[in-house]
Amino acid sequence: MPSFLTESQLEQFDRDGYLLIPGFLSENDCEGLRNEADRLVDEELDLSTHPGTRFTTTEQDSPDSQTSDVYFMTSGDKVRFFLEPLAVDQTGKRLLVPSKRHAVNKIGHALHLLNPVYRRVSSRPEIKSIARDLGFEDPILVQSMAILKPPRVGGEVSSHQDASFLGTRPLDTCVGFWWPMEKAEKGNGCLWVVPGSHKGSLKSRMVETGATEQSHPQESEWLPVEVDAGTLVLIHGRLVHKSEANTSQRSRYAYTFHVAEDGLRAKWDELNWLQPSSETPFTRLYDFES
Ligand SMILES: O=C(O)CCC(=O)C(=O)O
Repeated sequence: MPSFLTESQLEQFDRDGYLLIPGFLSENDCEGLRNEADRLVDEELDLSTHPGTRFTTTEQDSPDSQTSDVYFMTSGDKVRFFLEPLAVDQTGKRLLVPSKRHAVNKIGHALHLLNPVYRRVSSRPEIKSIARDLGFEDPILVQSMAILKPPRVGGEVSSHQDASFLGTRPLDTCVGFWWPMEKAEKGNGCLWVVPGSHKGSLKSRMVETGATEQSHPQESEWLPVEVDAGTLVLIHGRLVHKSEANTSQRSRYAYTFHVAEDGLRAKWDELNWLQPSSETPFTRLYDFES
């Protein structure tokens, strides 16, 4: 018996590989998350000491230097800032946009753990209920990100399946929880999905191929997911999805985290880029409190 999702929502998720739950977060919640992301950027992003790590899913050689690669690869248990390639010069220290808020691609990857505002949202009992309804026995919350998609320079996230990066074996069990903190539409870079694509196989594992763009659906297969602030979008780990560049004058802030099984049915893949450390093990969702 589901405790949060209805039978019909579970059937929809199983059929389409994604599910929309409008109004999961209130406008107040969204405003709180947006303000906190802005505060983090204003107060904690220091461009003079930042390694210049820019984030793109389209260039195979990014992050673009050894230092910035380390900055990314060791960010699993930290709150770090990744910059938009078009928003800064080659050094990553000089802004080509009006302010730091316009230069950040995303903040990751442990907001759920280290930031009280994001932690409060991430540890809500309704999220545990949804995980139970989806059949998780011992879910771990493995990474979280605020994806800011700033006006005009917010880059695309190319077509991918999350389980390529966040794999478990023998089953793919990863599910993404994704909320826009403001209205997400085609103009400001909403998500696009290929409904039902999760029924297909996993196209790649990042560790095996190093590739980030493995799936090339026909144009007509893509569906835009235009949603209001606070709508929860659940994303199956094998669902092919993407978001396009933000060419509008508005930002498109979103908060997302990923949950995976780490129990008897499946184990976190030790070849994933993201690994728990003994000081910071992955968060066990059912025990997670704010
Ligand atoms: O927020 C976005 O633009 C894309 C997010 C996404 O594809 C993901 O988190 O897997």
